[in-house]
This record gives sequence, structure tokens and C-alpha cells, in this order.
Amino acid sequence: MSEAKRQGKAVVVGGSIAGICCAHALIAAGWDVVVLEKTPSPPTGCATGAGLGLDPLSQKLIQSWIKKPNLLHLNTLPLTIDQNQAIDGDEKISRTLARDENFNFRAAYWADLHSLVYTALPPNIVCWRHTFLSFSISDDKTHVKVKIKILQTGEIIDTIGDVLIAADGCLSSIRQSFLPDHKLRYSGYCAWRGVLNFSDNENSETILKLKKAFPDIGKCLYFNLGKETHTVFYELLNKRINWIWYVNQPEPQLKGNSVTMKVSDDMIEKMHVGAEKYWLPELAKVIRETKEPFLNVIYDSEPLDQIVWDNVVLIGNAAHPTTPHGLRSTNMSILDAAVLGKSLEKWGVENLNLALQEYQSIRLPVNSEQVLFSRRLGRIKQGLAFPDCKPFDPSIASQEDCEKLQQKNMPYFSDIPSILL
Ligand SMILES: Cc1cc2nc3c(=O)[nH]c(=O)nc-3n(C[C@H](O)[C@H](O)[C@H](O)COP(=O)(O)OP(=O)(O)OC[C@H]3O[C@@H](n4cnc5c(N)ncnc54)[C@H](O)[C@@H]3O)c2cc1C
Ligand SMILES: *[C@@H]1O[C@H](CO)[C@@H](O)[C@H](O)[C@H]1NC(C)=O
Ligand SMILES: CC(=O)N[C@H]1CO[C@H](CO)[C@@H](O)[C@@H]1O
Repeated sequence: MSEAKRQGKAVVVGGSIAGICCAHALIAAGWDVVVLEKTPSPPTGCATGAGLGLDPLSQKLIQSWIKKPNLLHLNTLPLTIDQNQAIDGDEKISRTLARDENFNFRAAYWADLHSLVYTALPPNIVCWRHTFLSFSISDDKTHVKVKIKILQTGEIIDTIGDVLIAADGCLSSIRQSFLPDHKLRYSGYCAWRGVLNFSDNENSETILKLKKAFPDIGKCLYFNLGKETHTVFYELLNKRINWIWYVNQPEPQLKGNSVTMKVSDDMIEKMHVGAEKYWLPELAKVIRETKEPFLNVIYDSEPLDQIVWDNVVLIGNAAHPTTPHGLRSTNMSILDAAVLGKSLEKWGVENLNLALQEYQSIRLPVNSEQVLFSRRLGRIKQGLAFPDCKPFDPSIASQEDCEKLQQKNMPYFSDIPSILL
């Protein structure tokens, strides 16, 4: 940054993956950054999140932000195979539908990834217990004033930035203020999720049998397709199995500002019985032994027409709520952050509008197509109807249809935006 240039200041709302990656990308671009996060402290333990997949470019970007790049590999496991198999729940047999051995993702635990990226930030960038309340854009559109509530004291303060970055997730209140009629779209199904920690009993019958039935566990993303339902599971570092089971059902009523539902013991027991019916006993056992499984309601939304309004910009899930089937939610957030950082660096705070327009023109088309592809993949794997084709049935699907299940068909699968080169 040349001496003559004024340093820009960004106010980022949301200290999850998108927000903290954005802080790294903007600091690298020479910006002053503050991240407002309403939760009390950095997420650590069991209750926060589960597994996620990281593609090669996301891995590279994260490595560029953390001080010890090798830590990323030490904190993740390889996912080198993307395998889809049909499960016959009555006969308890599986049959491979499609297998891609050139998959090069890595599996991370959400809280581990967050911690890795967060701890590499300089101190005092993230303000925990700070709730964003509202914003106003100055008349000349050069600044944005942000109202914040400090939860510890109840005090309400203002801060001013050149740009406001909304990284406040799929229920973004900043997006809502521009698009009050924009609604999330219920996918048609919910996801039971959990992480089995088997560090205490590595040689238990459950684990040995799982490894026998699914020999590539430890490097494989296993999709099991049943009749109108599917599961996905893979291993995480430190002896953990991450699993997700998608169940078609009417939209549940959610309470509060969360897409995770409260579950009763009764619901868990029913889920266990269902797992024994639909899946191989080796997987059903893992599901049964998992402590505190939880239920996510799966939403996405119609792609937006714009993600920039004057000097306010959306990134991450705020910009593109998505279903998880493309393993892209985190990928898109990391890419958004990196592209936004490079655009700001290229144009400088003097040309903020051009920078934000460039960010939007790079990210909007890619994200929109990836969200729609992920939606389609989810509907295929759940045996749900489409306007243009029959519901997928794994027991009779053609080889050609099975090929469509693969992650590598994602639009822009290995495109690197030129601004990052
Ligand atoms: C606790 C948690 C666990 C997760 N676990 C997984 C997982 O296991 N696997 C997976 O693939 N994805 C997981 N995700 C989602 C994943 O982080 C996102 O899909 C992706 O990384 C991009 O998210 P994001 O940062 O855009 O939004 P989000 O992750 O939704 O984060 C939004 C952040 O904004 C904060 N926020 C919202 N409103 C305000 C406000 N008014 N003031 C201040 N702060 C505000 C929220 O507290 C939150 O931290 C998890 C998200 C969270 C928050
Ligand atoms: C798994 O369980 C062991 C023993 O109960 C515990 O020490 C460890 O911290 C747990 N691992 C994780 C990652 O939660
Ligand atoms: C492996 C993979 O597909 N990674 C992609 C993540 O998303 C961006 C585009 O949004 C691609 O450039 C990466 O290649």
C-alpha cells in the first residue's frame, strides 16, 4: 500500500467461517477490519457444528492466511474418493453406483477449522458479544454507520466504516433490510446429523464392522442412497465419524433464529429404528451410538440478483443460502472472502464501488449456479420430483444417471477466479 493511499475500514457482521476468512483477506489487502459477533466466545467444543469438505483451492487460501500452513493438513483427513452406493434396506446389501477416485477434498471438523483460522488473526479483530442492530448509509454514500449492542453491558454504540460486510449467515438481517420479501426455500427434507467419537473404543465391534463394510473409510466420502432418502458419512481427524441422514418431510415449524431443531428422546429413538430399517446394520449402529444427534432443517434460496448495495456487501451464506449436497457452503464463503479482498486491494478505497462491482460480477454467477446444482443433486438423491425428469430410483437407475450423482459435475468445479491468480 502506498503512503498516499488512505486505509479503508471494513465493519464485518458475523464471526463464523465467512466473517473470519474475510478478516484475513481484507487485512492482507491492507484494510482495517473489525468483526462483530454476537456469540460469547470462539466456538470450541462438541456442540458447535460437525464435518465439512474442503476443496483444493479453499485449502490453499486457508493456508495462505494461517501462519503455519501445515496445520491445515494436520487438522484434516483426506477425502480422495467420492462414492455413491445404492442400499437395499430389506436385503441389507449395497451396490456401487458411481465412484470417483480422483476426488481431492479434505474433511474438517467445523470447530477445528474455525479455530485454526480464528487463532491466526491478530488480536482484537473479532469483538465477541457484540450484536449488530442496524446500519445507515451516509448521504454521499461514502460511509456506513453501524449500531451495535454490547451484550455484556447493554450499552449501545456506533461505529463507522467505508464498507459494511454482511457475513451474518443464511438468516441475514442485513440482506433482509434490502430484500424484505426474500424468503428461504424449504428443501423438502431435514437432516439428522451427528459425530461419533470413538477415541475411547477404537477396536469396538461397531468400528471394526464399519471398517469392514466400508473399507475406504478414512479417505472416502460415502453416499448411501435408499428409496427416497440418503445418508452421507466420512471420518474426521481424532477418531470421529461424521454422518448426515436426509429425511423427506413437511416443513417443521422452527422456533427462534436457528435452523437446528430441538429433538426429544422419542424422536431420537424413532430415528434409530428408522436407520435400522433403511441402512446397513454397520451404519445404523454408528448412528445409534452417537451422542446428541441433532436435526437441521435444510433450506436454500433463489439466487439473488445483486449482493452489493452502495457500500454494503453480502458474503457467505448471507449471499447464497445453499443446501449442503455440493459441499460448497464453506467453499463459497472462503472464495467470496478471497475475491472481495483482492477486489478491494486492486481498486483501493477510492474506487470502492468498482471494487464491490467486480466482486459481485465474479461471485454472483458462480454462486447462483452452484446453489441450483446443489439443490438439484439433493432432490435427485432424495428421489424427489423435477419439472424435467422422473424421480431418481437407485434400484433401477442407468449408468448415465448414476454418473450425474458425482461431485465433479458441479459447475465451475475447478475454476479459479482470475483475480486470485
Ligand atoms: C455454530 C455453527 C456450526 C456450523 N457447523 C457446520 C458444519 O458442521 N458443517 C458445515 O458444513 N457447516 C457448518 N456451519 C455452517 C458454515 O459455517 C457455513 O455454512 C459456512 O461456513 C458459511 O457460513 P457463514 O459464515 O456465511 O454464516 P454462518 O456460519 O451462518 O455464520 C453467521 C454468523 O453471524 C453471526 N451473526 C448473525 N447475526 C448477527 C448479528 N446481528 N450480530 C452479530 N453477529 C451475528 C452468527 O452468530 C454467526 O456466527 C456451521 C455454522 C455455525 C454458526
Ligand atoms: C472424544 O472422547 C474422548 C474421551 O471421552 C475425549 O477425551 C475427547 O476430547 C473427545 N474428542 C473430541 C474431539 O471431542
Ligand atoms: C474443487 C472445487 O471445486 N473448488 C472450487 C470452489 O469454488 C470455486 C468457485 O466458486 C472454484 O474456483 C474452486 O475450484
